[in-house]
Amino acid sequence: MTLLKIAKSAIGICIALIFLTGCLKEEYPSTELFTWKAKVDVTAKAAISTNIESSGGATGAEGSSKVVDNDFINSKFLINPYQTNFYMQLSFPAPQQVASYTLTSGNDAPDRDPKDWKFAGSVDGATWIDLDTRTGETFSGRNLTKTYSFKNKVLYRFYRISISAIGKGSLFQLSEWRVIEVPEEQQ
Ligand SMILES: [Ca+2]
Repeated sequence: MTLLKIAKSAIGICIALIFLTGCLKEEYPSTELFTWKAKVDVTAKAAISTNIESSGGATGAEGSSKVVDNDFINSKFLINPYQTNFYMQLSFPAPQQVASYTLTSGNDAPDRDPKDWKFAGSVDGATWIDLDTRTGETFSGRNLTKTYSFKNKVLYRFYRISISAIGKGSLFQLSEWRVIEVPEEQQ
């Protein structure tokens, strides 16, 4: 009887092993599942610089660091006076394929919103290629984020937005500027 029990147990274990082996068998899908690349907000990899800074400096209460701090509501970059040659630049340690960016309006005074601008890329920080041009833009709400997309086949280390007009007056402000890397198949 004991031997029979052992034999039965052994058969049971064998069946269990076959079942488990079957369950663990690798199966391959007929299509590749992991070739799809995601859009990525790469802003945090870059260093911000501007040709006009807030009176309190880049890290001040309304300095340029506030336009890339990933806070869309409670912080903004403000300059006074704004001038039509004003630009903001993101410098990356390695090239990025940016094909989309967002601008978030300030918390007050729509006159300070950007209206006309060019978004450009550069491989060396010296020669700039226009990638996207907008004119007559308006922001219909405060702390409103608008997304702008275009096609870009080139990886640039430098991106710059040159804001040649604002709503009205002498002050410019923006709550947030983000740039997005977009795989070619999604452009
Ligand atoms: Ca901010």
